[in-house]
Amino acid sequence: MSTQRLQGASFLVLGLGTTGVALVRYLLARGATVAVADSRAHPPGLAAFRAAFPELSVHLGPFEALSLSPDQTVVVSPGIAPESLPWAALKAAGCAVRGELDLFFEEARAPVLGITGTNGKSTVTALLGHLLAAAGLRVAVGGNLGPAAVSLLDGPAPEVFVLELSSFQLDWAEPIPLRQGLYLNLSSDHLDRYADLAAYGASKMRIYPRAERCLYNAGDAATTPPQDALGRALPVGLQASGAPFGVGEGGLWGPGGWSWPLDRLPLVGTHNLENVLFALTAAWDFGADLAALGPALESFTPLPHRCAVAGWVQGVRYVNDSKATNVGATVAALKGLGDLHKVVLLAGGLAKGADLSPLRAAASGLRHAYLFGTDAPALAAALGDACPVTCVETLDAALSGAAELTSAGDTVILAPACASFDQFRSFEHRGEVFEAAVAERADRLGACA
Ligand code: UMA
Ligand code: ADP
Repeated sequence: MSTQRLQGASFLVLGLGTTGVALVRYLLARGATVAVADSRAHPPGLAAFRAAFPELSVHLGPFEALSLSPDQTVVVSPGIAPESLPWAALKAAGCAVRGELDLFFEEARAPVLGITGTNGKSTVTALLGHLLAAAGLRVAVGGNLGPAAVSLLDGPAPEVFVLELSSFQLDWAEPIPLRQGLYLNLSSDHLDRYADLAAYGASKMRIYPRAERCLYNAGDAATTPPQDALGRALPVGLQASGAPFGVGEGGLWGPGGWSWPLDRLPLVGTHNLENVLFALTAAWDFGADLAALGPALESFTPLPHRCAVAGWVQGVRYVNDSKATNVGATVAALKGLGDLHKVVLLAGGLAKGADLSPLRAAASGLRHAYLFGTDAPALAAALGDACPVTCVETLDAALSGAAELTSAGDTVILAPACASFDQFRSFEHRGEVFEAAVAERADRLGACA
């Protein structure tokens, strides 16, 4: 449906969260008629929504009770799983069902670079946006990272869009026309939504079919584009043969003798080197001026809650990796820390049905693991005898235990391998609670030993 045809067209937006509100604004601004539905009786943003859009009809409660009209297009928020839709009623009413990305791509007039993968999406999205802006391009950055993709269409017209794309967003969209599709990695996550890792990976593969260029991780076979896309593929990685950028003894290297020293990167850890290689490759392939890219790497401000130093207490370093909401991220964080005998891990929360077994090898040799929250027992079982383990109720108790066990030169890392929702509002809230506790201890006990 073209943008002009939105005028007077009838839409039902499912989900009253960030995407739902962005869709409502987008559709109303184009003259469409909009109704909204949320399957929860009391969705968190309801009062604010009613205040902002008092004239709109809002259905609350099970989607089965929706009254559908045949001319309505239903647009679904990404967090809504396909099985929660009343498919028989939708079919009977003849309603079209679409995702936010479908509407975005109908109107977007600049090339789109899309980034997916289990971990590193936000970092690569923000870094790539930063590199392109530093190279002089007008860039709009958003998607799963926020703001919602359709919101970007009402901002200043960019020369390029950089979108973080979750598997949930890709599930609800037709194959999308990307200038570049970047697929960073695949590891166990969201198994409360997908039947298994293969089903989750199949959703991520939806980034490739219409991508003019497919950037994949040469060290992760799950990201390899299908046979018919190999002619459009570009490998990325620390040991990727044929890749335009890499890491050697002299630091980062690239086309035409380009190089940049590693000690001038603001990001830490091997996993972040992969992220840097993806962002560099994408920026260069898009035509950004190479000379701008080194200084731009240096001026990038890392996103919070991702392997960021939260502070020092009596010579002990505290690292906030609250965004490690799955096993792959925690494994990557531990790999980057060096001697694990000097490290105490704080982990726990909701494991989302994930395969926790890779934690065992990654935690081998850790000084100690303090486990908190709902799935602490499952994490303890997965760690086995890899390291000493203590289960506690809360993050605060875990932090106190870790403080007892550490001394100057050691590291305490919050890398939960779990979602936060059993005890916190979000991963940001969890990270802020951790940072506040570290700051309080540093004030009381001093930063140095
Ligand atoms: N809802 C229902 N029925 C359901 C499920 C949800 O009615 O069965 C309602 C909820 O009551 C709520 C609304 O839908 O009112 C929330 O919709 P949503 O879950 O799609 O979330 P949004 O607020 O629209 O945010 C989404 C992304 N969230 C998810 O995909 C879960 C945000 O990514 C994203 O920033 C935003 O769109 C803008 O693009 C967050 C996320 O956690 C950060 N993403 C996952 C991740 O990164 O792992 C995929
Ligand atoms: P996403 O948006 O995919 O969740 P983020 O950049 O927000 O990615 O990082 C999420 C978590 O994954 C953080 O804990 C971060 O330290 C970790 N991480 C970042 N990049 C990678 C990577 N390439 N491989 C594994 N873990 C990573």
